[in-house]
Amino acid sequence: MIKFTIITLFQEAIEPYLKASMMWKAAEKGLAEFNFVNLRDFGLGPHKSVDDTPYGGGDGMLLRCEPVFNAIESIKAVNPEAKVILPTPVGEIWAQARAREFAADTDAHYIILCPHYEGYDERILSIVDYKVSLGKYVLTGGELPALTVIDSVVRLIPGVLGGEQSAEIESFSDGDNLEYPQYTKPADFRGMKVPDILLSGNHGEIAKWRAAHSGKVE
Ligand code: 6GU
Repeated sequence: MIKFTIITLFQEAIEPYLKASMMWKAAEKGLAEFNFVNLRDFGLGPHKSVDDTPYGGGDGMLLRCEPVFNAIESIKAVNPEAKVILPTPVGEIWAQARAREFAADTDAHYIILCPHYEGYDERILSIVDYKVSLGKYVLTGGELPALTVIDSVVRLIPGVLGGEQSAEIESFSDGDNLEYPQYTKPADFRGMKVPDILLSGNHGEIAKWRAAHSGKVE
């Protein structure tokens, strides 16, 4: 079973997604487990502060080292092998190859540290195993990237998607096969017709057509 521990100040922003659809089913089936750690519980002083102003000046607040190190160490005390993932716009672009690698390690434990505010103290990187970015734009925090990483990994765990080897054949499954165009009933919707070949019953020709109309990721 693959475990995810999400360190965040905004559990309520993440939790509904994990309680729905395939993520919920994966947890129900015991194939994945999702846990939360509230970074605030490791905050400093009476206000449980987790951030402070940057040395050298400048706008914004940065996540401090102490709450983050203490939160991660509390999780690693139980599982020293757990890997730490940090969502950051300057990370490695998240890709299917990495999702496959994560999903293949069936008893892995991934700690996802969701940054917030304007950034984090650089020394936090000393306890990070993977810096992950979703792409060339900036989000307010690590919650959406955390969900993206989790979803893309969990759907690849054998047994999560329906009976039909779905993850195998679906879009992005092996990193470079994009889905071919698909249609369901009706065969003619407002004059937009399903390609004849798909109605032909000729499975050899259908397979060829699909191969010819599949995209490539990279
Ligand atoms: Cl992982 N974090 C933030 N804050 N912004 C992003 C991102 C991550 N990936 C793309 N933009």
